[in-house]
Amino acid sequence: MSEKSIDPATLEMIEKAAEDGVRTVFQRVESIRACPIGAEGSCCSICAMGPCRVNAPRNKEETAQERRNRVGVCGATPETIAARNFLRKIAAGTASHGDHGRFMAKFFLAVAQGEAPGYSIKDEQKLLQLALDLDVTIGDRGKEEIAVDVGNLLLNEFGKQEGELLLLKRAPLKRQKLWQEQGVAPRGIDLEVAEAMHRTHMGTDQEYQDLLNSGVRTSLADGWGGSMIATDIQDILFGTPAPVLSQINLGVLKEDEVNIIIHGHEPQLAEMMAIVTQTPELIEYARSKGANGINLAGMCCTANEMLMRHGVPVAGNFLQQELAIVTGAVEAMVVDVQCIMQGLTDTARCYHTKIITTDRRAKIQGATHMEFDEHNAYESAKTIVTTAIDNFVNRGSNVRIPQYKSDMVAGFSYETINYLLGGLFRASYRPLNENIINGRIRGLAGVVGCNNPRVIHDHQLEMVKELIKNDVLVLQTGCMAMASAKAGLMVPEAAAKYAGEGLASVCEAVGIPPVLHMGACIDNTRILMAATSMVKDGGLGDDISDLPVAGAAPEYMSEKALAIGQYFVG
Ligand code: XCC
Ligand code: SF4
Repeated sequence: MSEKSIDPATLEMIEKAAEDGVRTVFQRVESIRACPIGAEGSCCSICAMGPCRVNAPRNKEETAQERRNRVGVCGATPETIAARNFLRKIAAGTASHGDHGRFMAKFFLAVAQGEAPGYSIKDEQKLLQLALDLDVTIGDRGKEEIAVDVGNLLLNEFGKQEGELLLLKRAPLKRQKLWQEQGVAPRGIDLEVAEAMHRTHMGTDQEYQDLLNSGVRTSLADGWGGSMIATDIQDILFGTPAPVLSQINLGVLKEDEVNIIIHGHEPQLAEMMAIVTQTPELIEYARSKGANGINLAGMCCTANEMLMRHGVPVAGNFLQQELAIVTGAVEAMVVDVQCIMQGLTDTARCYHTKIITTDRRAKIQGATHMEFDEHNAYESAKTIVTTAIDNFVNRGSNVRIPQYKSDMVAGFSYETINYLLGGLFRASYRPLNENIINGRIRGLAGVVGCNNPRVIHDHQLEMVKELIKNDVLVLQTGCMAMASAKAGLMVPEAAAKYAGEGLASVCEAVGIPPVLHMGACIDNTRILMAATSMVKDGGLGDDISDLPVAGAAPEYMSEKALAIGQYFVG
């Protein structure tokens, strides 16, 4: 059992699931062996002359002729097939982040035009900065007026047919030039995704180098396009994160309260749920049902969004979603889009938990669908919360909440790090560069991405610990950030305990943990911005590739992580 996870709360719930006769991802992964041909990208199912498998023979040397003959029915080589598969995954990841960004751009316009009551522009400073980056006139215009122009420009980035994505201009000049020379500067976000699908259609692009270049271009449309738009707009609407104290792991669930978990990726509903669950009216209603209050907790990246901006506690990362239900203490799991396992409904059947889908793009067989309407957000969220409260009386006696939770500090946006390092009046990444030049910090590592049951849950910690021990400052997002937080690496005291002398001295001087939580997976764009600032503040070279930085997604499972990985490369 112990090889499944290094997180004690997870292990305890895996055991309870077994006692309760409930199947979870941890059993399913054992009954389905990963297909070795698919794993090496050697299976092509793009046309109906196949599917073709072009994997190399195991335990046997191939002759040159055999190697040449190892192609699909159409003659496609293993290189073409692997590159095509890779590009399709990047396109899917880019489409997912892009659709999130597009939704945010539309929502932003609705807020600016007064059509989404209950929401407003919270960070005017960031709006003005974005307006400057986009050459939108500021003058003495009101923030809503500016926001409409900004929103329209950003929305236009998705359907743009020519030119270059506007936010590429934020990158170091040398990098922009290189992208242009290589022909990988993305034109429009949707265009790159559609073109990638076309290129990978049977009989189109069949040169692996060209396919991989298309992968770079498509992924850059994620990093400097869809994801960056989502991060920027969310900060403007909901506030740019600043350091905030919170707690993480299944132990944040409360035995005597109505537990609602928000799970997924897009924060607009979660933002309203945070407000609704604090209204005296609904707290009173929960009391009338015998509960002592309403406890809102997060899961996956919606959790990161709510944690970063409001300190909402985190119940767990990707592989803990079913296990949260296994506690028997969750009245409702409210989900939006991405990373929501279909297995949830099966787990929920064994307890009283209601799985509530809320997005028109993401329904699940057997779940309750309560579509969220952002034009009528308060009422929508209230209906959902009321449904959860009504479910409290159905809670069974088989409740066990693992008593594990860790303190953490999150909220390290690009801007916050800027201020923390340089101070409010001369905010800059220069002090970081200086500490790299003088050798106290050896470099920066982004350790990001998912969980994957094919490897030990949260085992990446060993790598993070090794990095900070060697004076490498670690930047994290997504489910990997949660793994480190659960292990106590995201509190300032962790510096003295785990970091090397140089890194520890810097962390102590600034008052930060040696491992910084920068947000959800779309917020990997904050890392792009930080790296760009390091270049611009000088002393370490004139391109991102000159910096002592590295990136890894050691437990990745999602196509989004491939898009992210590839734009890091790009
Ligand atoms: Fe999903 Fe974003 Fe991966 Fe976690 S890290 S499993 S993508 S929730 Ni984004
Ligand atoms: Fe096979 Fe070629 Fe069709 Fe792929 S595109 S399934 S390799 S025939």
